[in-house]
Amino acid sequence: MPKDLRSFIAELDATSPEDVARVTKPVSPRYEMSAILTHLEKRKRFPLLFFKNSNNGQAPVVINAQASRRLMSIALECKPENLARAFSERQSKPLAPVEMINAPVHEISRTGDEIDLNEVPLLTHYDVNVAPYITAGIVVAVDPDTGVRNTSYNRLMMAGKRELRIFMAVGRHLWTLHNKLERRNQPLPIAIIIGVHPLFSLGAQALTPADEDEYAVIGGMMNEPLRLVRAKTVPILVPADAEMIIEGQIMPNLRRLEGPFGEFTGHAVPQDQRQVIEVTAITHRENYIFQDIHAGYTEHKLMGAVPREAALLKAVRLTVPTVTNVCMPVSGNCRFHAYISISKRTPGQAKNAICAAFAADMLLKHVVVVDDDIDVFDEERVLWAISNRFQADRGLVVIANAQGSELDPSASPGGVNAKMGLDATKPLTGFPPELRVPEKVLEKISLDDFLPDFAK
Ligand SMILES: Cc1cc2nc3c(=O)[nH]c(=O)nc-3n(C[C@H](O)[C@H](O)[C@H](O)COP(=O)(O)O)c2cc1C
Ligand SMILES: [Mn+2]
Repeated sequence: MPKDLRSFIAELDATSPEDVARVTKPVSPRYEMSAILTHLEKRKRFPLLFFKNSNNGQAPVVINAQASRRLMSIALECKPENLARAFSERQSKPLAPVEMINAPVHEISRTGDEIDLNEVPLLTHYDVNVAPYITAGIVVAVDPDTGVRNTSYNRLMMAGKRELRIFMAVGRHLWTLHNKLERRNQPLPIAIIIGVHPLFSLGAQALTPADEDEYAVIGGMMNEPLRLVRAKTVPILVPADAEMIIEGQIMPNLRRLEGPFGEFTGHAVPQDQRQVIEVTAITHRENYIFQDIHAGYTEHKLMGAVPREAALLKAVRLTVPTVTNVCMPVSGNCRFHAYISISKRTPGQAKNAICAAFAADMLLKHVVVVDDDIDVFDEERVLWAISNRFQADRGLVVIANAQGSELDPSASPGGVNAKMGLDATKPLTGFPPELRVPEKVLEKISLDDFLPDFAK
């Protein structure tokens, strides 16, 4: 059976049922699903949520399919602390896709006047949003000159039965393709892929050069060739096992209002004039599952972590071969903070690691380098290392006026911001020993022999 959203849910049901929560009562996609997720976020609970009934009888909705490192590690078949390594390994082994004649995603097909986005259970997440959004849509576009396929997540605002508005960050591959065709006054045909296995999502976010076929990267991530089928109205091959495909074109030289939208920083991005998509077809499985990624919540943040951690690990390793791990924590939106552990061999290596990290990732603002006795996934230990091992007069690196994220609310116009690196490693000569109770005594003394159950 090919890997798809359904097979992943079935796998969780079989091996990790506590990671799936099914909601059977009707819940509206307009704010109500967000309310349930808000309560869960506050409790730091992240099961895959399966809403069987959106309250007007529309398709079921899945949110949080990759909302924890645990869920991602089930998909990648590795330990949670090894996600970046497992991702890198698979990224380096792309697999060419295969083409099919018939596909589950073509069981139902609507074109022209039959298209109505109102029939799809798009979520409205926040009070600032003026319209519902597609947030788990992976946009695929083909470079008409080279045939290379590009995939990227892009937020898509519903603006009518057959119209979407899209945000494409300037300079990214999709924007560059659109820009090239716009200069020729031509539309860019696209397909929006919705409802996929977490490995598909991970592959779609890999940081790749513009001339690499991202379908092959996704195949490598899934460890099986992607099955493709010809789209109905655009010259693009689309994944046969997705839940839904929306076909359309990004119109040239046309801008309309998009936003405001609640972004990964937890802040709203204001309304602006952005590109317009004319929808030409919607195809889906007979009983399709719609997928959403709740903007600004843990799943959205965490999805940014693993591909970036993999890129960072690779970049730091070039200059510090003994780098041991990297974590981009949720507290930094999985984009702005990185904790890097190294097994330090020369006095200056922590600073080299800081330089390599900033060179590799434009979004990064704060890098903390620690020794390898500190678990980078344990923020209390990272902060403890800063309190004991860091001295600002010799351990601090500040770079002023660099390029950062346009979405950083404290950045200067255009996303110009400052970078800060902290060397929180011990000197090579070491420190006095850390506190330890003798190992033998710890082994001998068991709580069961001394304490009642309630106190343990
Ligand atoms: C859930 C999610 C939503 C995203 N939304 C957007 C978006 O609206 N616009 C954008 O430019 N990038 C967005 N991104 C980031 C891009 O998908 C990512 O940078 C991608 O690798 C860009 O690929 P490209 O350079 O091949 O176009 C999003 C990422 C995730 C995980
Ligand atoms: Mn790309």
